[in-house]
Order: sequence, then C-alpha cells, then structure tokens
Amino acid sequence: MGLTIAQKIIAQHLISGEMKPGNEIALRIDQTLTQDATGTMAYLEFETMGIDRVKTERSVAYIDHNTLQCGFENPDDHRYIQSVAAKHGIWFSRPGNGICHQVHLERFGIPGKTLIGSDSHTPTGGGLGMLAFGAGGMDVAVAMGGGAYYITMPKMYKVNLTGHLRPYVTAKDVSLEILRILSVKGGVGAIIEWGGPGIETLNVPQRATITNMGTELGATTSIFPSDEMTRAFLKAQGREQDYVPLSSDSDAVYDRVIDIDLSALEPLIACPHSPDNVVKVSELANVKVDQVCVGSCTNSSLQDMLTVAGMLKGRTVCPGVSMSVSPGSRQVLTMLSDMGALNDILLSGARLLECACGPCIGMGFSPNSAGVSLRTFNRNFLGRSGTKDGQVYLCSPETAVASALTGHITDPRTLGEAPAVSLPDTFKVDDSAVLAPLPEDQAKDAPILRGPNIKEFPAGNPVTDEIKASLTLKVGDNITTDHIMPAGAKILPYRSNIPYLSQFCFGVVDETFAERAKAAGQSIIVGGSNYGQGSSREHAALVPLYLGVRAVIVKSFARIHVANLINAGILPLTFENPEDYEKLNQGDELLLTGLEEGMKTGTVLLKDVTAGTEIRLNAQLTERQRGMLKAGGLLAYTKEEAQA
Ligand code: MIC
Ligand code: SF4
Repeated sequence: MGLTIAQKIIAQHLISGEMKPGNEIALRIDQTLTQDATGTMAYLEFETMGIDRVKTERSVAYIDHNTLQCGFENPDDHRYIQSVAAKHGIWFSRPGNGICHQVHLERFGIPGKTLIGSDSHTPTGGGLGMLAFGAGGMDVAVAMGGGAYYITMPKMYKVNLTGHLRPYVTAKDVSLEILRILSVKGGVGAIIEWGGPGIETLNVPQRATITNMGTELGATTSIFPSDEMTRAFLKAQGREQDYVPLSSDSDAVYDRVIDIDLSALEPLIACPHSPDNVVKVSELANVKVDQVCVGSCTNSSLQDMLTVAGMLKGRTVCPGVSMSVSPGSRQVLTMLSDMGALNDILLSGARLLECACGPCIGMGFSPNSAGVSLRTFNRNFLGRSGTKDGQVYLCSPETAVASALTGHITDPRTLGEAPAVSLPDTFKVDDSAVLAPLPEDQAKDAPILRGPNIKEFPAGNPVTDEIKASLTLKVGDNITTDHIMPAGAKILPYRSNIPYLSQFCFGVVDETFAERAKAAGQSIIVGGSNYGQGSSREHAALVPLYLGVRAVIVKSFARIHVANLINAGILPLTFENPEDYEKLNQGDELLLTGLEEGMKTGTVLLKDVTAGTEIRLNAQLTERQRGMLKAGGLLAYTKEEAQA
C-alpha cells in the first residue's frame, strides 16, 4: 500500500508508536516557532527544564502579536524573549519583521521537515510541504529541549482540486468552500492533503492561505506536495537549496476524498460568528459595511497586497468605511514600496498598520458598536475583534476591497476586469531583523532580562483517586479558546501574568465565572462538542487551573486544547452517552471516584451529589497521559521521568 505525503514525513520522523489512526505516536521535531503572546510562557517552561541549548535544527522566536506596547509589559516580555533566545540558541525575529507564519514561510520553512509552533496556524508551513502543527507552549518547550511531540495518528483526507480559479475567485474562497463542506469540526482527527491537477495553478502563498485555514476545520494539519511551484518560491527567496520534491504514492489510501472544481467556485464569505457560516458573497449584496481589514497570517502575502493595491489604484475608500491594511512581513512591505504599489494603498485612504497580527487578535482597530467588519482573517469568533457586538465577516482581499470601495458587501466580479498581478522572480531578501543566537561560549554568561509582568505560572495538581468539585460553568457546543481565555488589547499584554488574566476567564460567556470558581475552590466545567476549538493558547488551560478547575467534561474536545489540559494536569473526560449532558446543572456538587482504576479502564463514574444521579464518562488516555495527570502535568512528569 502506498503512502500519503504526511505518512511519509511521519515515517521519517517516527520515534515511537504505530502509524495506525487513533494510536499515539511520537515525532522528532526539526523546527519550532513561537510568537510573543504564547512565547513568554513557553520560554519560562523551557527554562525550568534546565537545558542550555535548543536541540532542534532551527528554532525561531517571533514578536508579532503583542506589539502595541501600551505599557512596560510588552516591551519587558519582548526583552525577556530576546535574551532567552540569544542565550539558548534560538533565532529572534524582531517586532515589525512580520507575522510568524508569513516570515517562517518566506525565510525558514523547508519541505519534508517537521515544525511545531505555539500558535494554531503553524500548519501554514504545509503550503510548502512541511508537516507543521500548532501546539501548546509546553509541547514546544519540550521539542526545543529535544523531546518528542506526541499526537494521535490522524486519518488521511484528500481534497482533489480540478480546474482553475476564475478572476476574482481566490485561495481564500477555496478555504471557505472546504469550511462550508466540512464545518469547524469536520477536520478533527485528520490531516488534509491537497492534490489533483488544480494545485498546479496555485503558488505557495495561495497554498499557504489554504493550509493556514485548515486550522479552522479542526484538522491536525494540512499539506501540499512540494513541486515546481515550491521550487520557484524557494528560488525566489534565494533558498533553492532547501527544495526537495515530495508527493504521495499513486496508490496511497485516503479515509475520505473531497472533490472541488476550482472553475465552479464563486466568491464566498463567512458570516458572524463562525468561520464555517459560509454563504456566497452575492447573497449579501445589501449589507452595509463599516470597516474593512486586510491582513493576518491568512492573507498578507505580496500577492494579496499587490492585488489590494491594484484594485485600490486610482480609487478611494467609501467615506462610510474605515479600512486597514497590514502587510504580513517587512519583506512584503518593502517590496510593495519598491514596486510603487504602496502609494496606491495610501492614496486610497486605507490606513497602513504594522506588519503584525493587529486587528486579527483585537490589538486595535476594533469595529464601531454593532459595526459590520469585513476581514481577510481566519476567525470571527464572538468578541475577538474587541467589540462584543461587532459583526465580523471573513472573506478574500478581493471581496474586502470591493466592499470597501462601495460601502456594502460586494461581489468583486461586479467591479470590471481584475488587476493583473504577477510576482517577481526574485524576492527582496534582508534578514537583518532576524537576530542570530549568541555563540555557545558567550551564551553561558549572558543574562536573562525579566520584567515585573512575569509572574509564576501555576503548578498542576496530581490527579488522585477522587475529585470532589462544583460544576461552576456549563457551556454549549463549539466553545473556542477565545471564550475561555479572551485576548485583545486590554488583556493580551498580560499573557505572562496568570493571576491577572484569571479575572477575564470565560468573560464573554459569563462575567462572574472567575469569582465563582475561586470561591468554589475546586471546580469542574461541562461543555458540548468541539470544546476548546481555535487557538493553541495554553492559557486556556493554565488560567482555569489557577482558578481551581480540576476536570472538564464535554461531548468532544478540540485537539490542541485537550493536550493543553493534560499538560496542565486537568482531567479531560467525555460523556459515554452525549445525552447525559442534559442531566448536569450548573451549581451541582459533583464527585468523581475510582479515578486510579477508571483512568486505566477508560471508564469513570461521576456522581451528581445534588441531583442524586450517576453518569458514565470516558477517560481516553494513553499511559503517558495518565502519567502526566498523576504527576500534575507535563513539567512535573518530565522531571519525574528525568529523575527515574
Ligand atoms: C489566534 O489566532 O487566536 C492566536 C492569537 O494566534 C492564537 C495564539 C494565542 O492565543 O496567542 C493561536 O491561534 O494559537
Ligand atoms: Fe496572528 Fe491572527 Fe494569525 Fe493568530 S490568526 S497568528 S492572531 S494573524
């Protein structure tokens, strides 16, 4: 039987485990990346491991999320990350150099290598044939220390593309189409390989838009073959030597095959508040638009920016619309400027923002009250923009610009001929904003610069035989980590201060949760399906841990979040019978007993002391995961293992 691309890379990096879907496998990791909002915690965790130098082929620390610097907190954290990077062998991408995924694709990604990043959109690297995963900070810390990365061996899905995109229809519309087909849970437990004759028409930045948004499907990761398009991209980046061809075997077997005819696609748009709430742009033609934002790791490549500039050239943004443009990297911005296209953007009245995540994570540029905001980003979860009643839609740069020009949601095909955009054969290569780590002999005495915003992170509690706790919060389906631990300009600067962050936990859902949980001492959260979808932020586990959450019981979990819960020593459980979800009420006193045995057999008994009922729960845990929970989390477990 032949192998898929992902199976080939997994086989080359397999440390342990059998490559059978559902089995736990351990992978050797070649590269890591962190960003600043998750990085501070990841490096604090790395420091506790006492390892002098990272063991990876390449580790890069990016500063791209927390760049507002409204006080000392961010610059202090940046200095901390810069000093850790210099000392421990990590490359440091300075603030302003760009969004981690865009810069990593341009400068460091290599086909066939494994990459994990403390950011859920790390699969962007799949656009050039990397096997790239989003992970919690602790997992990245362990990988930097040379440890394996553990995942459940995924199923293999293939999306077969035929035809070619018509004018004004884009890679983003392909992403939205697959979200329409599969939904935000449709990729859970699977790696999505993109193939078929249609991929020959897509260049690496377009492919990266597609692999980037595979995260919204809940997929473990997404990947494209490495072919002549990949070679051309690497060559343009002055890195042709990094090219290796990669393809699946002709007799590779897939668990599911989905066909998409590119020629039949139309411009699509995701409505509030979920990326899979997809309709045709033409169906929303009368919706008035207040704000338009172009950028984010999904749509900030040179190609996207040149298209935006081409469409804006000689036109002005509608007076009722406020528009922002954030290029993905310094390379993109300086090339836009060299090519004269930057002026077309500036003269249109659009506001140029820094090469950073910016509005995508609520770091400024929030919409007005109940404002309709069209964004080329990947997530439109409730409240994420910073305006709770903001109505955020996700679309392509083409649809975004067309709507900015008319003031209402507009199918770009109504605008006349699309601007012709061609990418130069050579990109402008200037890595001066990426600082090399110190040589080993100088690194030893180099200081680590810690600011007062860095507070200790909570230690996990070993899971013993019994947990008695109150059900302090019951939530529904598709709860995102933006619900659990919101971000945005007011909160994000405190990512290294768990006690401060804790007051905002679940704030968008229930403002009194944090107080209640603290008062209860020990608590259990109950949720529906796909609990914890979205970002990789381990704060969505560490903050509940700090507030006394000992277990989370749901219908199903999202991949990265359940790993983060276990890493933090919080017991993840699922209903044996999903209908039992209805039997539990917020405020009930709950008792989990026989956990020692139950964690081994996979079945645990829950007593609802208040209601006097009993419910059976699944505890699907590997031996390693049980070990982590019994030790009180990954860090404690790693220490125990090292001592043993
Ligand atoms: C996001 O898009 O939600 C983020 C902010 O990039 C997160 C990481 C974080 O919360 O710091 C992600 O996607 O993992
Ligand atoms: Fe940054 Fe947004 Fe991409 Fe997250 S999704 S990495 S916040 S640009």
